[in-house]
Amino acid sequence: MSVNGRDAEKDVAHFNLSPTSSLKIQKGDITCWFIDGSSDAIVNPANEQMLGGGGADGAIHRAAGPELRKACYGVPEVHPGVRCPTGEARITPGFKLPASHVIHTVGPIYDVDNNAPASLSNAYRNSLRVAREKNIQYVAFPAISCGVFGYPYDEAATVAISTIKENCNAIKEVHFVLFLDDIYNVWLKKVGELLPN
Ligand code: AR6
Repeated sequence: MSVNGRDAEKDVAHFNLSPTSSLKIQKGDITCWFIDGSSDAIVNPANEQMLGGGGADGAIHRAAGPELRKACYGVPEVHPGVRCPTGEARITPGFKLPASHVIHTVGPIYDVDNNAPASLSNAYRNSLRVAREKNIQYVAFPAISCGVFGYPYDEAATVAISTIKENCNAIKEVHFVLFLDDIYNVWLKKVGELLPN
């Protein structure tokens, strides 16, 4: 596994999700993540239009190049202007990204969604389902909804880790690639509570 072109395995915290699936947590930039020689996917915390935006979404589109936006245009709208409703997931190639695929999902806007935990859980669950449908066994998530969408880190970590634990079948490795030290620390603490190894 490489991040920023170097072997970063020593900086990665490892946990067991099940006898056949593991969870790995690291700090870093998700646009640099990939697993050598494998079909892999990074998860893009997008919005319902699915045509790019700020935060990780903007970084992923910049790194993937304009072909990604063209591929997103090709995803059919389910309502006018909506390609991926909140909690659902869509997949495209990764184009210039080191990861082979991008799974686009939409987390809840914390202050607007009446059932934010269910929506956030759906975003993680459906991202893993889409990966499984494409036989992708290595998936990297950012902290969905923890930026522009305003989800409190501790609550988001509980939903993220418990949902992944329940939905990791047929996925060999689930990674979190976390940009902010604060979020990384919250995630590690929560994993200690929810995944006693
Ligand atoms: N690698 C990993 N994590 C990152 C990166 C990166 N390169 N860049 C930011 N983060 P956000 P959301 C972290 O705002 O809250 C966009 O405009 C960031 O620090 O990207 O789900 C979309 O188009 C934060 O912890 O996503 C939507 O409109 C986490 O990624 C909206 O923002 C998520 O922050 C989605 O908001």
